[in-house]
Amino acid sequence: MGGVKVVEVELRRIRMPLVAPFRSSASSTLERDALLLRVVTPEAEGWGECVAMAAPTYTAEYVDGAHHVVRTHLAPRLLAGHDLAAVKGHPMAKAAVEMAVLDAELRAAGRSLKDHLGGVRVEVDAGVAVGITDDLGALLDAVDGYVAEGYRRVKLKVQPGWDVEPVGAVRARHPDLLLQVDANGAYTLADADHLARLDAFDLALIEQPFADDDLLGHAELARRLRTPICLDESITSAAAAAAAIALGACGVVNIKAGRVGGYLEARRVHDVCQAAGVPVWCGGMLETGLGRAANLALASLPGFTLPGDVSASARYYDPDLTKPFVLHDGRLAVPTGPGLGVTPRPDVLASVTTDVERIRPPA
Ligand code: OSB
Ligand code: MG
Repeated sequence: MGGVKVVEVELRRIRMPLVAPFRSSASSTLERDALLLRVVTPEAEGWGECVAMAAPTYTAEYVDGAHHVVRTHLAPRLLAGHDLAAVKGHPMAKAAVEMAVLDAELRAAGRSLKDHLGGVRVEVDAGVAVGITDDLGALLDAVDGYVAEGYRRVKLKVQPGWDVEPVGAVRARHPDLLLQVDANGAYTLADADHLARLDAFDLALIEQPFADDDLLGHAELARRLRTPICLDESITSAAAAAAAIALGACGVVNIKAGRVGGYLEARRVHDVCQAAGVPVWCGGMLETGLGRAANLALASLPGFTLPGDVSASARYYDPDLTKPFVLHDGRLAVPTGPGLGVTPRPDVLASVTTDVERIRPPA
């Protein structure tokens, strides 16, 4: 995205109720409070979605902070034609800016994000993430419902006190289901023997059992478990992925563009993993249809050999911000139109918007 002329940046806050509340050890979400960006160039406009959540409980970023850093530091640099790399950190804010600029550039060029990233699939297997529920009955009902809808993989959120029993109950009821768990860093190496009990359930992987900076702990756990270790929060860049793989800290990587600063860095993480023979899958951040479209493009790259947290619109929002993404035989179609291939529906956008602000270059 070099040298594109951006003449206006619109920052828009939206608030959308989730179809089902989503709880993990890292957060509890009933309503998605998100930041959208719209950039205007002389040739086109483009949309970006910032995946930062309301509170800094997944990683350090949060939506008010992302809004502030875009308004104060990123948008002025973009409008002045300067490099955003000079700003340290804030990968989710930068990823949203990059997404909007890429969308505008690709729309002007008539090229899809899928083709730009090097995607090779026309559709991708859909997975679904199921949050922590009040009781086992509610969890089993939720999983049964998603399996009946055709989801090809289920991920369960786990935390101390909600792990071996619920995972065992889901496995007993769905013996052949592709099943995995995500701990959002809720354990430590002292829990290794307890976590080894999950080996009995033939899980595809355990995601981020320990703190994001504990690569050595994950490497030790990998030696003690049969279940593959997958990293999410720890993988902040292609360089971080290379280091984690070299240390033996993970055998699988969850790729989220927001966490690594954008879709272009996400592709580089994919490339590092593919070269090392490490399978990857596309993580999710409860995105609207805008972020979902971009995630589908990413998930169409060849190294994405495991189903991701990329679910149908109906799992998250009704109505979705865009034309809804629907499951066909447990799969989602990768958009093929220019840029993201989707735009917000004006009526829905207007009804969910809580604040709009436009930034232009100084006269
Ligand atoms: O850890 O993967 C995570 C949602 C918000 C923040 C972090 C995570 C998640 C999910 C949901 O697991 C995935 C989805 O979008 O379906
Ligand atoms: Mg995760």
